[in-house]
Amino acid sequence: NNFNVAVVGATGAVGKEMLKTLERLNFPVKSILPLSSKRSAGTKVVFRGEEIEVKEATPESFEGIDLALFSAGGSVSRSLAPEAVKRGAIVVDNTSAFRMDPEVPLVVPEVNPHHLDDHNGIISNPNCSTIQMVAALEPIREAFGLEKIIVSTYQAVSGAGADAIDEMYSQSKDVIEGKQTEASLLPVSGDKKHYQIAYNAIPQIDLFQDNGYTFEEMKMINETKKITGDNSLHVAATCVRLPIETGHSESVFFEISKEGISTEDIFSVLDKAEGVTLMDDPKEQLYPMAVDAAGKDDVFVGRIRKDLDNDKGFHCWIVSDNLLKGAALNSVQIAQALVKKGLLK
Ligand code: 11C
Repeated sequence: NNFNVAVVGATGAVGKEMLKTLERLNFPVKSILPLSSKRSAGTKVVFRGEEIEVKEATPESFEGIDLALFSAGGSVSRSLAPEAVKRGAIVVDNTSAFRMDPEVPLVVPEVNPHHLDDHNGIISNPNCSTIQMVAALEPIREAFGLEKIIVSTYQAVSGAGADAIDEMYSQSKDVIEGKQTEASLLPVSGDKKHYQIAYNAIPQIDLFQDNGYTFEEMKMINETKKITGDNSLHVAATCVRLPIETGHSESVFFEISKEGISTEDIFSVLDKAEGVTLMDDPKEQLYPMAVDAAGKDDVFVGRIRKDLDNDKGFHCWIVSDNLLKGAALNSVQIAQALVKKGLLK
């Protein structure tokens, strides 16, 4: 079967990757409909070598659409995803709009594809920093049980969109030329203050919540529990933005349930894990880095070592392309899983 597919937010950093990924993974597309806000409508995108005009997304856009991939911000998803579902489409939504809705599955296909069986039209794609962490830790959780995760992230600016990438480069140029830098976007568009990202590390991604954590940190905490289905899992996160274009890195401490497990045991589980590449050889200075992960599909794991005081504790370093596995690729993989399960017909 071939499908009529709409991509909402087709001109954005993730939307563009969605189009490329549908093409690259040879997803069975009968027709493609790139949609955007009024502002970007009329621009052109390329799909399978053909230039296609981007149309403004309206409720009527979804007539005859089988699958709609959304990545145009939470408010667009909240208003238009239900309209798409009403017209018979299945929505894969890459925003935080519906992620914690108990009626909406939150899916990483390597981890919880069975959650798709209960969908009601909308499936949420998790946050990028959550996806790469659960993809790497799930095989370990399955093999040895998992009690606790403490993660610090080193996140790329492309997670904040194409304008944030531009801001980083123009500030970098200003710093090199000895000029005053201007910040108008990061850490969070619309927040009270903006800080220079060039040559800096900003310990704020998304808005602060009343509990002192940022929304990005709470996404990692809540989404991890929902995806694994384990509400008793202890999760704490500190999310930091770095001047890297693409590729999120994470320093993760995890505590397993089983005693007497060695680093080699962890290696052998990850070596067989789907979508995970082990890159770990200190003698050869082999470990994952953002510049190498950018443009690749896998989640890369390295620097695995046992905690020196806690027999069940381990440390590792997890890196992945936030626009691919963290967003566009995972969304298309969800669509592939729906086809495989006969849920998208
Ligand atoms: C960032 N993780 O790196 C964010 C971007 O909820 O899908 C993804 C936001 C989301 O800034």
